[in-house]
Amino acid sequence: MTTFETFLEGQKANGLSGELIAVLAEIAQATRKISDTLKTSALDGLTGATEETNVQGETQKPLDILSNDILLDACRKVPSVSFAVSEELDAEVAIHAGGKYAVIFDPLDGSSNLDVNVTVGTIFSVIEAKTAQDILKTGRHQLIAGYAAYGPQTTLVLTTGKGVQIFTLNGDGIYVLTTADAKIVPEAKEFAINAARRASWDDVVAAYIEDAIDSGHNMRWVGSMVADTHRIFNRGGVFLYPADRNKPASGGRLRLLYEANPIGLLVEAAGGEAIIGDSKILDIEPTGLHQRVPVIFGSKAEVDKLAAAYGARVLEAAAE
Ligand code: AHM
Ligand code: MG
Repeated sequence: MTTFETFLEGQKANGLSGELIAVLAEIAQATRKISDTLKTSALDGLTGATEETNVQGETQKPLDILSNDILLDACRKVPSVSFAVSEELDAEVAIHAGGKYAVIFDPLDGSSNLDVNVTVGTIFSVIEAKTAQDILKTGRHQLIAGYAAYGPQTTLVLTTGKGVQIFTLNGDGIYVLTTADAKIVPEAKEFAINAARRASWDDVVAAYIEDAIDSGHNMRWVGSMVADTHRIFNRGGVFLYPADRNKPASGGRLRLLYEANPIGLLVEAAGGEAIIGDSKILDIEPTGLHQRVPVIFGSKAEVDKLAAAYGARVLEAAAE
């Protein structure tokens, strides 16, 4: 049995610094706490919404705030953490003067699914950032990225750049390696998109979905990106949250720093592809902590079809 702790020892032998290992260990511990908190949340009165809204105007749930606090506490325990950035915080929070790593997170992704008892998750990313200005860099600079999915099982999925490892939490609170070097199959006839927003899709997405339906693809949409991602890790497929073509400046629904980038690094490390259209998610130069981007990722062959269609559109526009 390989536990998360054994894996960390191996990472040390492979050259991951003791400081980064400490960051990762505390994030994993925070996900254990969030997992425990979720299990009894209805019994503990932690349901419904609060009166608070976050910087993005979304109503916060008690569990959004609690999960955010658990992760902030985890950051404070590690002297090398310089800043924390969260979906639930207006701006970056300074953690330790002289720290070196920023921890960037969506504490509870898919929280509209909380009271429905459907899988939700924590998404996280670690980058080197000694100053607040260092935080805005492309996703290629991520040193660690991962998510925890809280469903029938709690699973921790992470990459330190090369390869993706999947751990499952056992009854004793120990993460056990259940899939080493996870890969996303290159082809799979399944897509995930919120079809209620069909009128706002651009022509590339509309044509792709029409073709996919005509060629017998299946559709799945959980509404928690972590859960939809986890399905793609297990059996492939493509996830799309495109920009609204009527409001292109809005960028899309999902946030670059703590949703698209960490998932993008994981997906690429597992042999998949992650794009915003004609460019890769990991190459986007961020302009703000809560910047939104269109998101398309999953099985390489499917995402490549979409990237090629966006590329052709760019060429056509240039020729006009
Ligand atoms: P959240 O981080 O506030 O939960 O928002 C992100 C979620 C994703 O998990 C999911 O893919 C998407 O928003 C669902 O959006 P919609 O309600 O438009 O289908
Ligand atoms: Mg989210």
